[in-house]
Amino acid sequence: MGPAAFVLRGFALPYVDELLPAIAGIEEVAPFRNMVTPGGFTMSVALTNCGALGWTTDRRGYRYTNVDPDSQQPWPEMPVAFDRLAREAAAAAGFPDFEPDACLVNRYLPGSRLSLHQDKNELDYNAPIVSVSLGMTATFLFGGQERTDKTAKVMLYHGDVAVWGGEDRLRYHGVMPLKDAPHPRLGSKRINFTFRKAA
Ligand code: MD3
Ligand code: FE
Repeated sequence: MGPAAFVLRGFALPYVDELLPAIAGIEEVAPFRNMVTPGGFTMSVALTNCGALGWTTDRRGYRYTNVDPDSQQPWPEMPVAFDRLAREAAAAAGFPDFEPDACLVNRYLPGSRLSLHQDKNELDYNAPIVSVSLGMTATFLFGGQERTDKTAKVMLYHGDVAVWGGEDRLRYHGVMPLKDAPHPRLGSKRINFTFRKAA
């Protein structure tokens, strides 16, 4: 997609049988919830986290926390299969030393969308971000370094892994409203998890 942005088609498919029960385990401890942005809007995407740090938002701002704000308990541990997939995908895209400490898990239902944004809450922009798509197909918007730059549409299918770092790390990106075309395995749902080095 860019000089340091890659979509590894189907890279996560061999992991799906391990990923789905791991997601169910995370959900049990830290359920998906629709968080409120600093601007006061409730996100149409519901989220949870695993790993040492989790991304959250409320009226006070965006940040990473080491506890779930709903339960005040630590976020669930990063499942071993998650960590292995993240490191192998990063290495395959040319980032052999990726050590994720945060995994944001997004749940999309029909109509859910993510408006154009940059991922800027991490301390070290040298580390790449790895994202795994499961379930319904999404139309991903891949923009430039400015919000007003032209965007390209990229379809993300069940099992695809995207890796972006280097000069593409701060590109604007988003997800178009999800169309309801139920997936044989996950039904009317899309799960995306994003591995980051936050601290
Ligand atoms: C950025 N998630 O949680 S990541 C997010 O599908 C987020 O839930 C999206 O953006 C989601 O912050 C998409 C996928 C992605 C793929 C390639 C990129 C983001 C990218 C390339 C450059 C910049
Ligand atoms: Fe993002």
